Formats: sequence, structure tokens, C-alpha cells
Amino acid sequence: MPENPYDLQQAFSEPYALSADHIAFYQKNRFIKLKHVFDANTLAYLSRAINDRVAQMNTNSSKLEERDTYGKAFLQLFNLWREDEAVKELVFSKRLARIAAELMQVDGVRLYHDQALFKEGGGGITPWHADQYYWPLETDRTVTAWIPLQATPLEMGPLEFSAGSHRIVEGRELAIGDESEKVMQQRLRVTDFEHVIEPFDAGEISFHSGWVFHRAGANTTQDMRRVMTIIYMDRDMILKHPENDNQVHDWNTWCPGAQIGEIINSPINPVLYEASWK
Ligand SMILES: O=C(O)CCC(=O)C(=O)O
Repeated sequence: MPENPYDLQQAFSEPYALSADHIAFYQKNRFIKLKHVFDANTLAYLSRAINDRVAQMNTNSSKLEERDTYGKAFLQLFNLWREDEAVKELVFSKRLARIAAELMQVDGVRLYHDQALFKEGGGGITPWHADQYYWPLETDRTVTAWIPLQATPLEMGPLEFSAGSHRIVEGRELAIGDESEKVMQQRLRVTDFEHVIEPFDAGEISFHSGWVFHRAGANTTQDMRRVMTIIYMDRDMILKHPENDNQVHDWNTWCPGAQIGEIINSPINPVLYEASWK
């Protein structure tokens, strides 16, 4: 815990100075990387809390070589905010939720769910994909905050983006796996969308929207690439008729009880920020 709990409260609530250029960049490319979102103390505090919680929740003890491509990509734990007060403070951080709302240019955001994505030392690639294939959500006003808990050099497999690729419809029907990697690699190579592969500084966070294609390289180091993610959606997001089994699964799991055609407002989809709270 940082020496002064007030510092932590401030780190989670103080507005980030998002410029009109940041918003325009996000609107065009549907991803953005923002530096200095959290300072070293806050990151150290989060890192400890999330590390401990992942260690408690993880049940995967199989060897990397025994897993398929998806399984080699990362250990994946969900909705840590429901298990851990420190993680809940992060997920309910107004600083982050306000960035999400302003990037999407919406009046408010609510939580879809959170995930820890820990790519083990020696872990494999995360294949090209677009997240929204999995989500029964009516619009693309969705954004994931990808929060590395350490500086993430290229050797650790930082998140990579195909800038502006939300405009491609082909490939949206692909689940994460060998096929999505192969098909999208070929498809994206013949487009003008820039493939952005950059390390992340400590405290840097990226935000990407539901239909933008992204991937990550393998972790060729011996250290865990520790990442927390928070998925935000428009406060007024409507549940659509699911289009595949994954979307049925997500409906039952991440917005239980929500009704098709209505705003998603289950107890596990709290509103995290409204512009009127300013
Ligand atoms: O962390 C990774 O390797 C992939 C993350 C990702 O695909 C996402 O957060 O949408």
C-alpha cells in the first residue's frame, strides 16, 4: 500500500489530461496508448494485489507444451473485482472510466467485465482477433483498458494493433486461434492499416475498441508478463440477439438476467463514470 492512502485515492480518481488530439487519434484508429496513467507507487500496489489474487484464483497447472494456442497465450482469470477490494478500487477508478467515456465520446460507461491476462515466461502468441466477436452487444461503443503491471518490452509480448482495422468486416467471425492468426495476418498485410508494435513503459496503458484487430507476440523472457484489463461499454448499451455460442456464454456470464433489446443493467454491470459526475 502506498504510504499515504490518500495518494492512492487520488491516483484512481484524478482526471487524466486527455487532449482533443488523443480523442481524434482514438476515433480514427480505435486504439491509443497513453503514458503516465499510473505512477510507480500505484503500479507497485496494484501489481502486488493482482499477482496475489491471480495466484489464488489460478487453477491451470498444465505444462505449456500440453496446451493449444489459446492456452499457451495466457493465464486468464475473470472478474477479480468481485474477489478483491484492491482490484475493485482499480476497476471502479474514475480516472480510467472517464478516459474510456471520453475516448468513445459517450455520456457514461459501465463495466462489462475485467480479466487478468498473465502471459507466462515462454508463453506463446496471442493470435490476431477482434474482441467483439465474443460479445452480444448492440454497438461498438466498447473499449478495453490493457494495463501492464510492469514495463513490457517487445520480448514479453506487448499488445499490438492494426490501426484503423475496425473498418474490416472480414475476419470478425473468427474466434481466437490458429485460423484467426493465419487469416488475419494475410488479410491485414494487404491493407494500409499500420501494424503498431511497441513496448509499454511502466504506467502506460492502451485502450482499444471491440472491432479493432489486435494480437500479441510470444513472451520469450523467463518472467511473467502481468496484465490486468477492464472492459467498458457505453452506459446505455443494449443486449443484442446472440449470434454465436460464445455470445450466449457471455450473456449468461457477464450480464446475467439482461433482456434482449434492453439496456444491460445487471448488478455486475455497474456504471463506473458519468460525465454529469464531473
Ligand atoms: O494480453 C494479450 O495477450 C491479449 C489481450 C487482448 O486480446 C485483449 O485485451 O483484448
